[in-house]
Amino acid sequence: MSLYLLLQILNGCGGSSDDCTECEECKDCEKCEDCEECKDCEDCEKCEDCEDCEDCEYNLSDAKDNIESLNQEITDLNQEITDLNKAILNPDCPDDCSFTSRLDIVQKRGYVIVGVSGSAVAFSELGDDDSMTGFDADFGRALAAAIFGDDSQVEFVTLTASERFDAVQSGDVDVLIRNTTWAQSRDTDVGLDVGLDFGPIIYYDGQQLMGRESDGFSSQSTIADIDGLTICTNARTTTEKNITEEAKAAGITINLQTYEDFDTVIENFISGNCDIITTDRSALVGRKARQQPEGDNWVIFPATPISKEPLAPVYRQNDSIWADVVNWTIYATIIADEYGVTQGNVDSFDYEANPEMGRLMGQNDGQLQISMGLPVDAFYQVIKQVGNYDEIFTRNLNPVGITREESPNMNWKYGGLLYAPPAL
Ligand SMILES: N[C@@H](CCC(=O)N[C@@H](CS)C(=O)NCC(=O)O)C(=O)O
Repeated sequence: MSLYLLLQILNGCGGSSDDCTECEECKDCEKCEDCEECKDCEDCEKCEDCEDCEDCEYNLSDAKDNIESLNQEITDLNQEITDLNKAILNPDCPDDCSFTSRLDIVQKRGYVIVGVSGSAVAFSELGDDDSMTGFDADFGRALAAAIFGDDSQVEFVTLTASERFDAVQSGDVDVLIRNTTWAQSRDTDVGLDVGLDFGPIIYYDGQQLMGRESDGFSSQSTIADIDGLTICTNARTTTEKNITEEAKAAGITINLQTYEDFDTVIENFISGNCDIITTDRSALVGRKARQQPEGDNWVIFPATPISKEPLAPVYRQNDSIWADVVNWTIYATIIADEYGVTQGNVDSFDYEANPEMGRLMGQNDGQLQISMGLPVDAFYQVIKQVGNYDEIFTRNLNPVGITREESPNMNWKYGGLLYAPPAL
C-alpha cells in the first residue's frame, strides 16, 4: 500500500462530506459522498470536479482489504523466518524441522562432542593412549560433568585450524574449544552457512613471533627486524591476517608461508626453512618448552603482542539454551576461582556464609540449574571432578611456563580481566 493511500484514508477520503475537504482529489466535489464510491476513474466522473483524479481507484474498503492482505503477508513471512531458524538448528530438517536445542541432542546421545586441536601444547594434546589432555580439553570435561555428572562422558574430535568452523556448522561437534580467537568476522558472518556464536573468553592471548638467538634475535627485537625473511604459521588463522597487516603497516616485505598444522610449521622452523614462526604467545611458549633443540635458544618478540587473541568456545548460532549451558559451565569455574572454592574444599565450603556459591553449587537452592535443563548439582560436579578456573589453568599451563600472575588471565579482583556475571 502506498503511503499516499494511507494518508488519504487517514485524512478521511471516502468519509463524510466534511472530511472530504481534506482529501486532495475530492476537495472540490460537490457531491462529496460520491467520492466514496469511486473505484476507478470512470466512477470519478460522477463527481464533477474529480475527473482527472489519478488515485481514484482507491477507496476505504479496498484499503482495508489491502491492510489485511499485507498483514497476512507479514504473518507468512514471520512463519518462514521461524521455519528457517528451526531448519538452521536442526540437522534433520527438512524431514523434521521441529526446534531441537543442542542440549537435547547431547543429552539423548549420552555424551558431548568437543572439537579440539590435539596438537596444541598444554591446551589439547592427544596422548599415545588416545587420551586428550590440556586446558581446552578440561573445559570439555567440565561440560560433560555439568550435563551428565560424569566428566568422562565426552568425545574429543581433533581439528586443524581450517577444519574447525565447518565442524561446528555441520553439527559434527557440539562445541569447539580450540585456541580459537573471538573475532567479528567469525561471530557475524552468516553468509550462506550457519553462523557461529562465541562463549566467554577462557584465555586472553596475543600474537607474537619466535626466532633464533643465533640469528641475532632477542626479546627486544621488533617487526622491522624481520624484513625480507620467511615467516611461517598455520592456515586459516587470525595469525596470517595479523602478520600481513602488521608487515604492511611497518613498511617491510615478508615471505609468508602457511601450513595446514602447527607441527609442520615447527618442523620447518627446526629444519631452517622458516626464519621466524608466529602464532598466539601461549603456543610459542608451549612449543619452546617442548621442542627447542639442545643448545639452541628460541626467543619470543616483540615485547607487546601484535594483536589481541581472546580465546573462547564456539557453537552454532541462535541456540541460547545450549549457549547458556556452555557459558555457565565456564562462569562456574571462574566464580569458584573468585571465592576460592576448589576440588579440595567443595564439600566443606561454608555455603551459608556465601549464598551465591551455595546457589551455584546447588547446596541451598538449585533452581537456577534446573531451569537451564541441568541437574541441581551440575556445577558442583564441575568443581568436584575438574576443578575451578585456577586449578584448570595451573594444572595444564604452569608445567610449560605459562602463569597467571600479572597477566589478563588473573581474576578481576587481582588486576586481571577474568570476570563472570553473578549467580543470582
Ligand atoms: N587463535 C588463532 C590461532 C589458532 C591456531 O591454530 N593456533 C595454533 C597454535 S596454538 C594451533 O592451534 N596449532 C595446533 C595445530 O595446528 O593443531 C585463531 O583462532 O585463528
